[in-house]
Amino acid sequence: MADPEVAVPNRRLVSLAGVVATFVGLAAAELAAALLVTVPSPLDALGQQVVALAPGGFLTTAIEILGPANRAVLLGSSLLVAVGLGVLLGRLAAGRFVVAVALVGGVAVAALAASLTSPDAALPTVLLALVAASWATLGSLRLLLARLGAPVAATSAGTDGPDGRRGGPTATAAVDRRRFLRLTGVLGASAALAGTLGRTTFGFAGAAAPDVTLPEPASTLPPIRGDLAAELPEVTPLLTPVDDFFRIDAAIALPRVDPADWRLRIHGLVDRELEFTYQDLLDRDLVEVDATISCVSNEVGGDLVGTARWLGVPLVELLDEAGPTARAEQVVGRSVDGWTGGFPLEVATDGREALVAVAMNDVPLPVRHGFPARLVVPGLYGYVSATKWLQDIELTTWDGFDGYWVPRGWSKQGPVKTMTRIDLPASGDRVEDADLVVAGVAWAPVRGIGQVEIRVDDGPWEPVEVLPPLSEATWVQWRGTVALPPGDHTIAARAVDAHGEPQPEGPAPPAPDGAEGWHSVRVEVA
Ligand SMILES: Nc1nc2c(c(=O)[nH]1)N[C@H]1C(S)=C(S)[C@@H](COP(=O)(O)O)O[C@H]1N2
Ligand SMILES: [Mo]
Repeated sequence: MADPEVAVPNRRLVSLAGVVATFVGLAAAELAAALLVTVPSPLDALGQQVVALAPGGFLTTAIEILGPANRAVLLGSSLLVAVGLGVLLGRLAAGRFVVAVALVGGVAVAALAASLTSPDAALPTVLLALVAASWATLGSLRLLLARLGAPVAATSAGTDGPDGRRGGPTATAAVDRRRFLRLTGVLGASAALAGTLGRTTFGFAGAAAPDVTLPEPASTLPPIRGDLAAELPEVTPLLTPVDDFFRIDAAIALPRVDPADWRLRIHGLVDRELEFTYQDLLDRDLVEVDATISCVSNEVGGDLVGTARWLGVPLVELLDEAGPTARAEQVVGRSVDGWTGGFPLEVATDGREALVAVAMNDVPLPVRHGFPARLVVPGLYGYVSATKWLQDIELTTWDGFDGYWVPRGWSKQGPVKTMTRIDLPASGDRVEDADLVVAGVAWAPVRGIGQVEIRVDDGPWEPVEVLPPLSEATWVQWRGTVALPPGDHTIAARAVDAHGEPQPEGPAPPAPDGAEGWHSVRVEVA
């Protein structure tokens, strides 16, 4: 039997060579994806497939629960998989290089398949990027292995100890190793640089939408006045800046939609099926609506909630034109990548200003927030209503369809629960014993907020000043003061909606229909 110990020290270098070569290839692919707009990031495309194929929607649930951290976790796992593949690649290549070529070819084909499920992938450019990536991988692998003095068997195996130094390697082997490690460093650093540039600077970071000019709205809202954040910068501003707006979706690769090809279809249980181009929407009378939207995954005190001045076409107008039949009970939004959210038709027609939105805070919808168009339904959590990259609105019965998150264990109905957040002071703050300003936001779209109260430790609930909101669909800012004796204290806040219904005390976790509970902060008074 062959002694498996023999190749051990070299195995480590060979594995390292495989890992570095894999990252060179990945970086080449990321860079290509960034420069060629019609290529999705291969890491993202692969991640998307893994999520789609994972049994029981296990990963999709993880995405919703992990919230904003999900992308980091997924990216981290993809990178781990890449390391594993790299080790395998290096070891196979050290045996027979052609086996490594086959492995790279196989991964490229899998990546091709994964990429083409992305709506923005164009075959020729994807192929180009994959050929470049495969070539970069195999080329750097060959270079690295050559530095190692060719196949494993050719080196004086057995003289090196497990740490690759003990046992007196020959002088040439030492020199080669140094040259190998230098090349490893150079290739690794280039890959890191190219990959980072690809994902950030050149990358389709999604901050801006493709170049479109917005028409003047038919009706505009007055400019924002009386924002408490101007006075107390710790307090959440009335409108959330677009760059700070939370992002939640199950799309790992952002859909990049060409507005020239895009169509919005309204169909199902309607008298007339309708279709609109992007320009058709822009040519209509657009209205502005101030509305707060929240993710159902938002924890008590969390920041998966934001307010924007949305610009768009009233959903009720489009529905009226299509003419829902008597059997229509549910409005289902479907995105270009197949995601769906559904809500009662009644909600769309009860007077709240639901929109097919094309802009937020005076800019065309950024890609991450749904360019070219999305639904915004005030008062409903995003997962049942706020379809981004909208391509299709279907009217159906209530039982006729379940949106994306419903079979994954989330409630079919998703009204936003009344919630209050303390922005100031922050938990853990050390404060003076003088009068302490406590301030924050509270929301209960579309019911509106009636009153906000705060409490110190087990003391009585005291009402605070509630500032006028932009609309019943947005949060309110509030402020109060408390005098605290020295020591540790807990300050809690809760609200009552404008119908007199108190905020649910809970506590309840986000699943299955939204968190409940009173937000509190701990402060230490000096
Ligand atoms: N196409 C698509 N639209 C989607 C989602 C999605 O995964 N895909 N997620 C929804 C969820 S769960 C939320 S909370 C909101 C968040 O919108 P935002 O990212 O613009 O803040 O988008 C909704 N629209
Ligand atoms: Mo969400």
